[in-house]
Amino acid sequence: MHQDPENILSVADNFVTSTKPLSVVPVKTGHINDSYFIYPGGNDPAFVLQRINHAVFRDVDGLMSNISRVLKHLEQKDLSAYGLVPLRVIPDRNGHAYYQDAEGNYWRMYNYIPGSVSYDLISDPTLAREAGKAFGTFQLLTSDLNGAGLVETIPDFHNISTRLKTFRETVERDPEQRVAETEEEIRFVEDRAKEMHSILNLGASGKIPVRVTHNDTKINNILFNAEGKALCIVDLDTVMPGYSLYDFGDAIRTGTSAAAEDEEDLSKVDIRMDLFSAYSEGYLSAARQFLVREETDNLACSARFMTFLIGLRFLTDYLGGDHYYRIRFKTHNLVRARSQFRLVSRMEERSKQMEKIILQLSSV
Ligand code: GN1
Ligand code: MG
Repeated sequence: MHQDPENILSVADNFVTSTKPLSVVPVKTGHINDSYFIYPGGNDPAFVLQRINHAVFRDVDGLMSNISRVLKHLEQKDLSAYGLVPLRVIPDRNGHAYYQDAEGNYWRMYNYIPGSVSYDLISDPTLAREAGKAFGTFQLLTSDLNGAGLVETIPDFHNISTRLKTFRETVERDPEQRVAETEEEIRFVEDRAKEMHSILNLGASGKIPVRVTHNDTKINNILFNAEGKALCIVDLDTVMPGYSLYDFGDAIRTGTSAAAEDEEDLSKVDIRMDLFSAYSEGYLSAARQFLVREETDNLACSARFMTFLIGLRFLTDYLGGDHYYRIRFKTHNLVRARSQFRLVSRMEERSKQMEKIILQLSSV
């Protein structure tokens, strides 16, 4: 929940800023942390202040040391050659990467990227291509970072086996008596549960490598400039060892969707093939040079798996009583799960076409 501006400004005062924070505007996106734009006067914010959700990120020290390591690694590269702008952690007055207030809340501050915008949904293939290139470049630039030194900020984050186990336990307990109204969704999950292990199985058998991945490649985690060029990738909370397919799939889920993640009118939910082509083209332009064959071969189906996984997490949270994601109304998580599952169905219908697009792009 967002806090009142007076309190936020006094928290902001604990960070080493070049200009004094004068006003604050809450940022509406994001389901986990609370974010605020901090203005030193004038029309543009200069900083982004965030309260870290400590119930979700238990090891804040580990989390912030991951982020500092990744940002330092990126800054050593020639980011401007890729059109990218560095993100920086602003230290608190004691030189720490985060500040803890008297109530035990954890806060951190970043520089605001001037002239940047983000989108929850995109409709322009040029933006989708740029988004694909940006996430591909992120994987490329972190490919020489030793992932072994990174903390797993949320253990088993994209592990479908663990997620299914938690789901089944929650169905069994049914703490809110919500199983009866979600029988159709529960069946949807169980009908597909087995096939959804394929990324995990590819990893376990060593066919795809563990890389440093972002793990939350929502399209609104890319900052664009007014001309539609990607400037910066943000929300590095879940950067940790993972599979490239997780990042590709999760980006397709939001970056090529015709409707919002919580669209109630399911007839509007679909994957836009023009955006899928464009995203994939941009992604492969950067990632072609490091992906192994099994990764490329599974790009198309990874979109379905990640959309399923996120839908499963929304449904589990609904069944468990909505303790994880921020919700705006009682059935919000159910609405989200339904829309994600509809998107999975649409991807199933279009899977051959998606595979064909990847095949064409990867053989150029
Ligand atoms: C959460 O906080 P936000 O909105 O960037 C979640 C992601 C989900 C996403 C679904 C740490 O991301 O894994 O894909 O919601 N982040 C965490 O919209 O759980
Ligand atoms: Mg996030």
